[in-house]
This record gives sequence, C-alpha cells and structure tokens, in this order.
Amino acid sequence: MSASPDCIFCRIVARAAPASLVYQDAHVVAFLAVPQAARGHVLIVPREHYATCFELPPELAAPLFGTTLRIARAVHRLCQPDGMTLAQNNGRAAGQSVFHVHIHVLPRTEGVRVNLHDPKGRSGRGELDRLAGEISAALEQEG
Ligand code: DGP
Repeated sequence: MSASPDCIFCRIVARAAPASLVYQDAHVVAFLAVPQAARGHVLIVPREHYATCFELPPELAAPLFGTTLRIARAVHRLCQPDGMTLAQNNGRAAGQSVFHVHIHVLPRTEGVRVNLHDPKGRSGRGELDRLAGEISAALEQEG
C-alpha cells in the first residue's frame, strides 16, 4: 500500500498523527477537518496516497464517494444544517492545500459564507472526539 512520509493525511491514516476518526474500512478513512469550517465538517480520504483525483484509480471512486454519501446523510441528520456542500479540490489554483485526495462534507447555514481554512473554526481535541463519536453513532444508524 503506497504512503507518502511527508503527507499529513497518510500520517493520520497510519495513526501516526492525531485525528478525530469518524469511520474507517479497507479502502477509506474519514475524520473531522481541522479547522472545522462548520460544525460537522468531515474529510473522507483513500487509505493509499494519491495527490489528486487525476491519480485516483477508478475502482476507488465508488468506495470513496459511497462513504461520502453515507457520512453526508449521517451529518445531515445529526447537525440538521440548512444545506450541505460536498467538495473536492484539485491543485493549488482550485484551493487544494493538502495533496492527498479528499472529499469535504461541509454543513452549511443559510447566508453564511465558509472558508475551509478559517482559524476561527479551531476546537479542542476533546470536543472534536465527542463530535466524531456522535457522527460515528449516526453513521451506524444509516446502515
Ligand atoms: P483542501 O484545501 O481542499 O486541500 O482542504 C484541506 C483540508 O484539510 C482543510 O479542511 C483543513 C484540513 N486539514 C489540514 N491539515 C489537517 C490536519 O493536520 N488534521 C486534520 N484533521 N485536518 C487537516
């Protein structure tokens, strides 16, 4: 399985860096984004390192997006936002800052603009772990 030693998401997947995990299986790992651009902001990544969607093997698209949909439904039920953005940035010009392909599940509030890297969204690890546990429980109910 390929990993990149300097990649923070590879380190999270390997449990070598801390993260508030929401879900994991043989193909994908999901964890809370830091900072949280909104409460319930989750990132879904393939276990293997691919920088952008252009390198992602097609057979990983279904596990990655299938998990994203399940997590989006669970977060939607738990956080009851006005709307929900699913986003995936490729390349610096598109706003990508971590070069390990990932999908954002981002709850939205009517009239509120979001900044994915907004430092105002920082929360403590305990609070993030609690929220991740609530999302995991909601995900189990999704089946
Ligand atoms: P993008 O701009 O699309 O590459 O989004 C990168 C996301 O990754 C953004 O939501 C912030 C998040 N992020 C960056 N570094 C870390 C980290 O060390 N831990 C966690 N949990 N999230 C991170």
